[in-house]
Amino acid sequence: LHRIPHPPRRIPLMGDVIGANVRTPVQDSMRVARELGPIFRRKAFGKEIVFVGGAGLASDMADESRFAKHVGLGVANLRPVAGDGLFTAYNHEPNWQLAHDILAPGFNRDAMAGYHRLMLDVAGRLTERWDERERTGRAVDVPGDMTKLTLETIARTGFGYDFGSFERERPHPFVTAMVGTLAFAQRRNTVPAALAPFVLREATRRNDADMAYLNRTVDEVVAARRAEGGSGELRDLLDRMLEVAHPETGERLTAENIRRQVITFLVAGHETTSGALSFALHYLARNPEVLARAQDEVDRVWAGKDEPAYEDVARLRYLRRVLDESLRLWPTAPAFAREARHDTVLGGEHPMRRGAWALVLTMTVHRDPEAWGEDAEVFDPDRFDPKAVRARPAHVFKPFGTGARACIGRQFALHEATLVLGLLLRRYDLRADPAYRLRVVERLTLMPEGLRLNVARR
Ligand code: MNH
Repeated sequence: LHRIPHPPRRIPLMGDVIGANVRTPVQDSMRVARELGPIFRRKAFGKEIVFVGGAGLASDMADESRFAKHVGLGVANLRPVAGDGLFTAYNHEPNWQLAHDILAPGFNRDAMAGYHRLMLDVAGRLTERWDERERTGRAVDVPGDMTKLTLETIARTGFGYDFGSFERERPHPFVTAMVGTLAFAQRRNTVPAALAPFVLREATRRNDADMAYLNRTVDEVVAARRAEGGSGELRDLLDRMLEVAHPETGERLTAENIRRQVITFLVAGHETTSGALSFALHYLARNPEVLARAQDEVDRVWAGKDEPAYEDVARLRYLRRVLDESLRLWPTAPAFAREARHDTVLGGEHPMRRGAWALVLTMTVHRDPEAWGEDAEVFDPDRFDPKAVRARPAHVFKPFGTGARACIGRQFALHEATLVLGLLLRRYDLRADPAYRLRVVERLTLMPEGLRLNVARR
């Protein structure tokens, strides 16, 4: 450890957090990485955290025979909300494998094709809203509208639940409670455990109320489904949670675990996709040649169709590259932790004991000139054309994490986001506000703050 560089200023207790902006820890760590290199450590409140931002070291950590997901920090702090749900389960917890095996088929091709209709319906609500904005000469609130869209999409396709987000002016109370618990989880990271009962007293009380509300809402959704009685058909994730037994062991998810999974999917299934869509729209509006090329593609590939069929979405190759490139520069789940399965040497240089862990800074890895070239900070979707991809080392693009614990919703998110971008580009021209400067807020996920666009029917 002593060979890993750290920032010079060290103050007991507060560690290197002094001078750092607690509201933007990821962007702050990216700046530290520029000074200290591919691996560094920062001390915060007695905890020494090793950060990995170099593409070479990060790809070494993708080796599943030596490393695994580490549940720590932000992820561990979500345990009071998400328990042993898929995202927050420890590797050794039996409910991880059980839920993974039961739910993974909910993301295969057939299942996805079944969600397509509902995704189109939700996208239709969005375009109604944008049409109305255009008629009344108002700009659209991109992150706000994308969050409505992705929440409705996961709630309806996953659980047959309608939050009515597009009918409300303010976010649904479930969203407010969810954002509250996420913010609380992040805040708790920055307060030493011994001080938390004093500093966070009021916030803890509010968090308890938020959590109670989340649980209550989920219980209502589950009760409504149970009241319908089993249809025998597996239409969505909730049907799978309630009706499927493990194919080998015959085990089922418990009621308490289902509660955790529903909250997990509602949280994990919408914030990140909403951010990904928002960043993509920002870059499309800012890069007229990219926008024109993407619009040409949609017009050509979807020509003569009122509505794209399931298979038509993956045919938008260029638009997918726009999305990938947005997720490269702003991976909306900006970090993940990896631990050593046994004693090993990271990158042939840094000895790690079994259980030792490091935080992979995805954003920094995605901008490492060694993997991405000297122009790594520049937005350029052509980096994802197949020839360019083949020319790059493996395991340097990880917006969905890596290995057995990588994102289960990856295909879902990519299908949803590509579909929606396709529908929007076919219908509208996007006009950026020239005064807007990209500011990114962090609350576990990344989001372009205050992004507004003017849209005009084509
Ligand atoms: Mn998702 C895990 C990013 C969309 C459900 N997701 C992860 C991880 C990353 C991630 C990174 C791994 C975290 C870690 O190693 O600690 N996820 C994303 C991004 C998007 C996304 C960038 C959108 C863009 N995720 C979705 C969607 C769903 C979903 C949509 C659900 C429909 N994600 C999950 C779940 C896990 C996960 C569940 C945990 C999987 C596991 O550990 O088995």
